[in-house]
Amino acid sequence: MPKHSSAPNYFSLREPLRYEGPKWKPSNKRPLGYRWYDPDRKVLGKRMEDQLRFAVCYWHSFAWPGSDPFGGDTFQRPWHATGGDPMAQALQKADVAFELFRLLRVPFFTFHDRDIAPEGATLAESNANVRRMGEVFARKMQDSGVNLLWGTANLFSNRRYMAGAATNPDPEVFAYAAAQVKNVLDLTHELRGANYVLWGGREGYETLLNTDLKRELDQLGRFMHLVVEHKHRIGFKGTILIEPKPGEPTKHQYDYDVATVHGFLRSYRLEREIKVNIEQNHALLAGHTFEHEIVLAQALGVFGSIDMNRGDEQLGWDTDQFPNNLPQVALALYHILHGGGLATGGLNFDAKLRRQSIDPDDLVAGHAGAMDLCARALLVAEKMIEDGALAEQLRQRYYGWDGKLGKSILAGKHSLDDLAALVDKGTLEPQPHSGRQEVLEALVNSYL
Ligand code: XUL
Ligand code: CO
Repeated sequence: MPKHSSAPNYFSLREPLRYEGPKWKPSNKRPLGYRWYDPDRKVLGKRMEDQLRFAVCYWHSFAWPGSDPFGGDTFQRPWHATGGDPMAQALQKADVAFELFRLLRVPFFTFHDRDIAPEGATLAESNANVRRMGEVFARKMQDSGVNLLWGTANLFSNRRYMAGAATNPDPEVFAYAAAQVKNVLDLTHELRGANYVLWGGREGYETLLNTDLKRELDQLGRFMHLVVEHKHRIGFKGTILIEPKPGEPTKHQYDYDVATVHGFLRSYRLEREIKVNIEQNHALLAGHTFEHEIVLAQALGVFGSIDMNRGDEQLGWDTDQFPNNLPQVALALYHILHGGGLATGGLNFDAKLRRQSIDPDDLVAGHAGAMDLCARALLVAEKMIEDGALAEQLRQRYYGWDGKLGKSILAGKHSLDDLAALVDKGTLEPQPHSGRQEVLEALVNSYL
């Protein structure tokens, strides 16, 4: 592949990947295919494609050049070549993006405004560039049947946002961010996006020596209300989502984890309007498991969507790798399905190639491997749900709470005095029961 080659035939593959079955072996003629991802297969009453709702993200796959703090562009995508016309490059990037969606047969994509179109000299110019690409997307979406899972505004890369967007000490920056969000929310609505995402970006701080935390939280609350009001004004039916992350880029992010975001939403009376987009590696960086964040969000009524990636056990930063751990993803999907499935959400691969994976086809392979892994995990989750043993073990463990005493305690029928009197009568001696963790872990393995 010559350096910075042009977009047509960017990938060596021509035919979309097919479902080949679990025993399939790659060949020179068909190097990539799906062993498990069979979009039309019914899983728990829905097509596999509709259960999983996969999305390719624009930023890692088409905007990131492969740079790290020690070195620059390794991928040398043609649309990154210096000296090119930025709008022509954005078009070329879009051609390749929709070609990737076609090859993968992926139903959704996601983008930030700055991923899809160049920033202009003024906000009006930048917004116009985004809108022009929006028109290109509308046509390509119509032709391909690919839909938008969510749009979002990049409120963190430009220097003006170095001290935050909504939480900036300067109201001019707040206003600028609001204008940018309005443009992307309008576009997301026009493209019939299923959701709109707000990731905290630089909404956080490095030191309290220069930060008025209470003020910044109030600013963030105001910003979210503006977004919600605008959503209703334009009639956008999708879900507004906040994506929790504990740190990076700032030391203290205000949207640390699901519990923190939920507390924030309750404090600012937004809990009926905004849900969460949970990212696997953000959960781990917050000191939780992926399942914890999913099940907590469901319990609090704010579960929305998933950014599906993984971290690295030895590295404490956001490595955004494609998922490849079957038991981990199977348990996550088990909990997602057990709690009612994805609704407007989806599984967005907020995942990037390693910077040495420089062949264009690596982009196809990275996504295809992740989709296949998730499809396989979905079949494992289906077994867990259909068998019902995990749910039954849980039901049995809390059996007492469905009995007379448990129900009357929860119904508020007993004071502390009452309960003390009941225990004093000597009829209530608690009997410890095994938590059976090892038995349950072996049960999970039996489904794999
Ligand atoms: C950052 C991150 C973002 C959001 C969208 O860690 O996950 O890419 O998903 O802004
Ligand atoms: Co993300």
